[in-house]
Amino acid sequence: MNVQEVLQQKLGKEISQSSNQEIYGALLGIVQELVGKKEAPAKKKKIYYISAEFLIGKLLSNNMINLGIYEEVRAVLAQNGKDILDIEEIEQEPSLGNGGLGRLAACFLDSIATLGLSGDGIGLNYHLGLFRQEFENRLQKELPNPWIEEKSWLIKTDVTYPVSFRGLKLNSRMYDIEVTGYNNQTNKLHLFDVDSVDESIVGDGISFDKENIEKNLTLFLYPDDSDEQGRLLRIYQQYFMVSNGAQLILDECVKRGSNLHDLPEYAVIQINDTHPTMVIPELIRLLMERGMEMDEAIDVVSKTCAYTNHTILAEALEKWPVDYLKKVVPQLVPIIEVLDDKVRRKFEDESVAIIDRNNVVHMAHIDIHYGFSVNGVAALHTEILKANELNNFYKIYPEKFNNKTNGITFRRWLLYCNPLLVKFLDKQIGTSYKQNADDLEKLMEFRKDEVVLNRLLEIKHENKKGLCDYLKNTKGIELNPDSVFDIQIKRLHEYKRQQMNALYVIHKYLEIKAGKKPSTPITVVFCAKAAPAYVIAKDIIHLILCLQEVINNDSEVSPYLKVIMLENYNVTNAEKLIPACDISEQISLASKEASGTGNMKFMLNGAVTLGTEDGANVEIHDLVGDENIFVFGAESNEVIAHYANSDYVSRKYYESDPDIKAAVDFITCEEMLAIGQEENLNRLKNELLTKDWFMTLLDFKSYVETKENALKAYEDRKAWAEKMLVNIAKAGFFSSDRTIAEYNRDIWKLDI
Ligand code: 26V
Repeated sequence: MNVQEVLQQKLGKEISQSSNQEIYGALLGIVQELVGKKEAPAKKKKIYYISAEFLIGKLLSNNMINLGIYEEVRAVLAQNGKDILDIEEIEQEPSLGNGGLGRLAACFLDSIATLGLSGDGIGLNYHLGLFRQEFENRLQKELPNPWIEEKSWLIKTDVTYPVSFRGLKLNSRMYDIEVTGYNNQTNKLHLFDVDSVDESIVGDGISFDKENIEKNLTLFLYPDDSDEQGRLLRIYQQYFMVSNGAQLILDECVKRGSNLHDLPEYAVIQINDTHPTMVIPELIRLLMERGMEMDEAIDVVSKTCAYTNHTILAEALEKWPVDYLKKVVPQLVPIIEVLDDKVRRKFEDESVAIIDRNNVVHMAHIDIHYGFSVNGVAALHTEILKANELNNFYKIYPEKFNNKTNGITFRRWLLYCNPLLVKFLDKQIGTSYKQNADDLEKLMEFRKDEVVLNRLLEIKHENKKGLCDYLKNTKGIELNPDSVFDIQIKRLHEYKRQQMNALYVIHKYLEIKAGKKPSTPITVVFCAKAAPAYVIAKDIIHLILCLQEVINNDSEVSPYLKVIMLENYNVTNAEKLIPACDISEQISLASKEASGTGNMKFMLNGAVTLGTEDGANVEIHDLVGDENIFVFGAESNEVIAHYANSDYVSRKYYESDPDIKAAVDFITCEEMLAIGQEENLNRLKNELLTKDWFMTLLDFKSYVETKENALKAYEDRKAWAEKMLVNIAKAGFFSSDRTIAEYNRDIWKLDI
């Protein structure tokens, strides 16, 4: 049967007579059946990727691409008067992650299946994903973000485990989402849940009763942990995840023939940041329950677990007071005490202890002592971990440390999101790059070919027009496709420095007001969610939304400069924005962005990076060379020295540079205060002048200068197209297939 017949049979009527909802439901069913038939064969050893976040995004088209039926389905729908893009709109995005860390986990699952490795994901089935963001009075508003519908990708299983907390015992329920590789097998994402969760307890916005664990346990992704109840709930969630995961892993390994003493031959557990760290004491506890001596259990677990670090930011490294753990998971406390005791006996250095003098447990320290591998996520990040943040551990265990530079799945971030570019690449260099990303390098041969360069410019322009049409039709926003698209999309955080980009916008506005007009109009696009309790991040959103209004309503300036902050950054929006970008803003304070993965997505889609020497930007720079990237700002050593010497004083820069002063003062000028909230704008300006912890003003001048260079370079269209070409051609290194192959070669060691 061909696709048309199968679809019609499933629908029970003509495609043209069916609603988009019906077609979505039918396709979901068909794809699920196909995917289910490709179940991976059981092999002896398996990787379990355990993570509190899997930001998988919509799955219908992704799965169809990986199954190789996307084109055919699109064509059949078109023949019947249906647009696949309208069908995609029906699917709700599962936003089961905050940002890069969760998206990385999703890309990794795709690559694990694509490479034919035996491996599953383990996480939580949050009923509501990361909040939906709306703007009201130029402020962020948080709303619940449901995604589970009657027809969804979740498969309810009969698998259930008991999980005990202090004074509360729950039985879990495992749901599966099938993860199909590109032209390959299907693995699984196991998401644990409890049947008693009750969505009706959500009140105003995203508020809910944080103490009703039976009803709220898997209700939300990362509940706001600005208060004690929130933090305790986080421990409940984490323990629930790891206890289920550990029970599942032991059951599966026993079924595959393990006697548990040989567990490391059957399982490797990759701990994605510290959120799943309690899997270590929990596995030890479960092994002891099954009769193993404690010392052996510790040894077995230590040979099974590996840890990935995703940040050097101290405030993001989890530490739980022993008292909190006693309130939620008292059964783990004596085990953690033994783990600490063993460390203290071996090493005098207080800084490597697990439980510190204030009776607080450092989760990362458990992972490092009782895991066999510690990896950073980009070359610079790993070097900083070794030399600074984790130096005392590196001295003890140099052999455990290794780097695994992040990657992205090209199926979603090229094949799906940029069909025009894919069609062109297929014609120009053949299709082998789809299996072997390094083959994108074949494009280098055409770097001086005018026909190729012109085609790249045309594709970019088409993608910009496509984005403009979409924004106009869905949101009534009008952008000029002939302007330069300068895009910064990522979580809102001071270290990522959206505020520096906003100051540039002010600077440009003032220049245009003074008569200095850019040759090509500029469109600056932001899209970012701020953590609900992160006051300054929300002030930065407010600043950008006020600027948007002042600038876009100024008829003298708006033909040359437009600022737009789009609501609700998520995977689906990223897929639309990235192919339309000219300048990719990657402007974090050097040393602070562990890797970044948006930077890779933009590069792959022919945007040119404007960035600091931070995270994977350093590796992008190495690959494309000075000519094809715009680098600025203080380097990590300089930044680290400023912190060490406490000698950065932002006011000095404000007072000595009239451009900086003018830009900062504009935040609270009359026009801004006429539409903005005085409290928020004052607080933000004050923060920049008295603290500026992420050194915005230090890099501002060099940022402005380098952005001007980039805009000037954009004017030479042919030279710019060559930069685009080199970026695409060199992006192969950032395929997550390469990253996963390295994890397997160095850490997991599974048979292919
Ligand atoms: C979390 C938090 C939470 C508390 C407030 C401050 C703060 C700051 C940063 C974080 C990030 C936690 C870990 C994380 O998401 N890291 C990201 O991981 C990505 C995948 O490896 C990487 O590309 C990003 O650079 C890194 O920030």
